[in-house]
Amino acid sequence: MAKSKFEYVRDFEADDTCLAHCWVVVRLDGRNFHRFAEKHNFTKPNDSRALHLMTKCAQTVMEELEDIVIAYGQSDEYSFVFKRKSNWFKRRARPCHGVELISCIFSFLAPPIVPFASFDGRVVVYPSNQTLKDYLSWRQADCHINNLYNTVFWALVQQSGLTPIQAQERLQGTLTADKNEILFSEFNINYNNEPPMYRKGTVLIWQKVDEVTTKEVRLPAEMEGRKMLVTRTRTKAVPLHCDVIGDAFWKEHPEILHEDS
Ligand code: DGT
Ligand code: MG
Ligand code: MG
Ligand code: MG
Ligand code: MG
Repeated sequence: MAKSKFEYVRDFEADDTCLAHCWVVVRLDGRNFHRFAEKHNFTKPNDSRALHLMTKCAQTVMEELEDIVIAYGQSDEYSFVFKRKSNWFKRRARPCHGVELISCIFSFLAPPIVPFASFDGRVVVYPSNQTLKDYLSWRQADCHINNLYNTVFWALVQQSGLTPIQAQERLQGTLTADKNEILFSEFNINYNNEPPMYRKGTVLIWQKVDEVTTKEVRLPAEMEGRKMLVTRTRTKAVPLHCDVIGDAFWKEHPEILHEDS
């Protein structure tokens, strides 16, 4: 078919193919989630319903798009790591079809509890295992820093009756050890005993899970069926609340970063 003289404008569409054999990470983050959480009366600083719902959505994303090897979520964000060899959407980043698709899954699943959440998404490419591990460490360190701060902040506001401004002033310039000390001496809270989901965020990885179901079996000679337990092994996106900054996690799950993934 003849091309029009205007065809040349296509050249302005920059090439945005994600470099081959690199890890592609899609991160979604709730838009203006601060306001959203206020409006829907989320528990402060952590609303376990909302966090579980985010994880449910992320598990669905992983089960829909099999090219994801690991996902990490905390607060209002989730990161999805695509296999190095993934050819999903021909590795094109800019059109963001992929990001929109993931965003859509979130928005469709979320309404019963959190109507109309919207997410922005970005795509980042990491060239080596080390940079990918550092990316995930960065997000988990962010989770830790924010959660420790928020835990003390809301204890000061909700239990000691400080105004948000007073709590903010009290925490200005404090280090990790100071915050742990305030929690322990004033609120009898040992931060290390706070729920791991709040402190570490949620890691989703593929694991074999035994699913036990009941089946009715009837032998030819029998009138009535007998109920039997049947075990089926399935691979599922399983949530863990563990450390990904140290080496232990990566040694325990070498398949995540394996050459062939
Ligand atoms: P953005 O991402 O620039 O559009 O703006 P935000 O407001 O989404 O800010 P962001 O993503 O940096 O921080 C997440 C906000 O969401 C933060 O203000 C705390 C809030 N949030 C996240 N999870 C929870 C929760 O479980 N409970 C409550 N009360 N708030 C939460
Ligand atoms: Mg943000
Ligand atoms: Mg946000
Ligand atoms: Mg922000
Ligand atoms: Mg956020």
